Amino acid sequence: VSANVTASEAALWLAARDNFLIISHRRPDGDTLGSAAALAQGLREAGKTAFVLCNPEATPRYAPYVEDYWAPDDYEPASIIAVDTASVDLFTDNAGAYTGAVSLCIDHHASNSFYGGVNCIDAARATCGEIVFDILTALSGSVSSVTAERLYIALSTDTGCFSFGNTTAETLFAAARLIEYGAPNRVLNKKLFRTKTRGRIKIEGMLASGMEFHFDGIVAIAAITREMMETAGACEDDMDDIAVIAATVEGVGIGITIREMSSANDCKVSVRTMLPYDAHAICLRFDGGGHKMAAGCTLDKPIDEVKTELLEVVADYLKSNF
Ligand SMILES: [Mn+2]
Repeated sequence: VSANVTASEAALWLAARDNFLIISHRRPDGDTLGSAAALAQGLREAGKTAFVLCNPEATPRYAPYVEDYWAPDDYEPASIIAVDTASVDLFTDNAGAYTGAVSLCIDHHASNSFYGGVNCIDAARATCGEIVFDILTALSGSVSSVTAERLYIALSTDTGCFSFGNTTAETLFAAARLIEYGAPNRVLNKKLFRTKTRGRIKIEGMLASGMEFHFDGIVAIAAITREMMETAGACEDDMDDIAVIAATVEGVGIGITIREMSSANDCKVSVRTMLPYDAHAICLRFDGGGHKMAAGCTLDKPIDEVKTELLEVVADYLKSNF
């Protein structure tokens, strides 16, 4: 295991090298793609050659901000950098050749396995973008508006537009500086947080009208069938974070969302809780798990049976714990 370096040390490391290839993680979010694009842009502004390895799972939501940096097929990098990626298991398939070759790992996950030759990990940061920002300002003294825009995407998306519990004063100071550097915060906030596709708004409407409340309103349960998605014209990209909705209802402590996936006997359950309710404890009973406030499990049963079983388990959980 290699020792951790500070952002300034990582900047010195970058200054001494060239021809970088930046890797983002599987099922890419705004933090990994924003960090990757910002790092490529910032390194180019510092006179370096830098590309991002094409992430085939990048969705239309973030692709426009990163695809200009995709590496050409014949690119031969000298240094591999991974961003926001806790382990090489999270590499996309086309990054397989680089699992043992990461020169610099930049991340904020406490679970990071320190797989880089050099690691710049800070688990106290809400986003990887903040660490990249520190590295780039240590490298060049400032960032351009283009870099600031990508970094703002990283910071805002990983914090739910600065509303999740992970947001720190440091995150907000960094965001303020990004706005000073020209990050178009108003445009990005509207685009990323106050705009929904028609498919999304329709599926939300169907989910909301079919939602049931149980146990004095402590439990909300919602089901999404494949037929509903078809009727709504919703695609997988429209389902991002759909599980948070059930838990946003006043008085609800346990929000359960069941989704019919590839077949009628393949249901994905997402549980979101408010303390003291424990999503992980509930999902554990179905061989699933996660965190205290967000967990999931998969059941190979029709959606109605899944619902009945979940309500039985939740009844038992509430009875034995409260
Ligand atoms: Mn992240």
